[in-house]
Amino acid sequence: MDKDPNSFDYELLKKFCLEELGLDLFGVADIREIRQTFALSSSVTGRYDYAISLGKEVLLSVLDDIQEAPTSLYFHHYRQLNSYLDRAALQLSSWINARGYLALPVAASQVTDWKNQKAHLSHKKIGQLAGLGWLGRNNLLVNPVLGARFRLVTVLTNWPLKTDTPLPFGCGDCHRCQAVCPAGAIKDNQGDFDHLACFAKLKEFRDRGLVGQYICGICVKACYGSRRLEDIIAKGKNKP
Ligand code: B12
Ligand code: SF4
Ligand code: SF4
Repeated sequence: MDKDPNSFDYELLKKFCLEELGLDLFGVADIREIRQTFALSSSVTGRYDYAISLGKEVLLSVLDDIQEAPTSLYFHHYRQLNSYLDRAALQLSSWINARGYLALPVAASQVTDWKNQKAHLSHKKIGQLAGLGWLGRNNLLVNPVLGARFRLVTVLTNWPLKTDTPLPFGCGDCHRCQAVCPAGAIKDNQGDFDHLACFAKLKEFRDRGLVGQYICGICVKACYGSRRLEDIIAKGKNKP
C-alpha cells in the first residue's frame, strides 16, 4: 500500500467521488499560483491550496437529438447536469468538513459578471491543471475518453492531497468541431477561438426561443472522444 498520506487521502477521495457520488472524472490541482485570479475575497482564497475538479458525462443519447441547433431535451439535460454537479460538490464538501478540513463548493454554472461573462473561477483552468484534459480547438476542456462531453464543478480545500499533472494538447489532426460550428468561431489554432462569434450565435438561439439559456452543444457533440454512438448501437445489436 502507498505510504504517502497525501496519496492515500487522494485515493480515498477519488473512490468516494467516483463510486459514491457517481461522478465520471476526478483530479486535484495545486492552485497557489492561480488563486489570485479568482473572483473571491483574498482572505477566503488564501485558505485553500488545492482544488478538486469533478466531471460528469454529457450523454451521447441526448446529444444525438442536436442537429443544427440546441434542443429542449439538451436544455433539460444541461440543467440536470448542473444540479447533479452542484449537489455532488456539496456532498463532497460536507464529507471533507466532517473529516476536519475546509471545503468550498463553487457553482457549476453561475455567472458573477455578465458584462465580462465570468464566474468565480474557471472550472476549465482548474480541470486542466488537475489533468482532466487539454484545452481543445473548440475552447472546451477535452478528455481522451469523453472528448468535450462532460460538465465540470470545483471544490476548493485545504486538505493536503497528491496533485495531478496536466495533459498535453491532443487534438492532433482532428477538426470535427471546426467543420460543424455554425458561427465559424473555431479556428485551426486553439488560441484563435472567436468568443464574440460564438456568443452571438448562442444569443441568436436563445432569442429564437429554442432554449431559455445561452447554450448550443454542437461542438460538444462533435467532440465525442473515444466512445462513438455508432459503436454503442452496434454493440447493443450484437447482444443476444
Ligand atoms: C460564462 C460562460 C460561458 C459564456 C462564455 C464566456 C467566456 N468568454 O468564456 C458563454 C455563455 C458564451 C458560454 C458558452 C459555452 N459554454 Co460556458 N461557461 C461559462 C462559465 C459559467 C464561466 C466561464 C468564465 O468565467 N470565463 C472567463 C474566462 C477567464 O475563463 P475561461 O475561458 O474558463 O478560462 C480560460 C483562460 O482564461 C485561462 N485562465 C483562466 N483562469 C486563469 C488563471 C491564470 C493564472 C491563467 C494564466 C490563465 C487562466 O484558462 C482557461 C482555460 O484555458 C463556465 C463555468 C465556470 N465557472 O468555469 C461555463 C463553461 C466554461 N461552459 C461550458 C460549456 C459546455 C459551454 C457551451 C458548450 C454551452 C453549452 N452548454 O451548450 C458553450 C461553449 C462555447 C465554447 N466553445 O467555448 C462548460 C465547459 C465544459 C468543458 N468540457 O470544457 C463550463 C465549464 C460549465 C461547466 N460547469 O461545465 N459559456
Ligand atoms: S457553442 Fe456552438 S457556436 Fe459556440 S463554438 Fe461551439 S458550436 Fe460554435
Ligand atoms: S472535435 Fe477534435 S479538434 Fe475539436 S476539440 Fe475535439 S478533439 Fe479537438
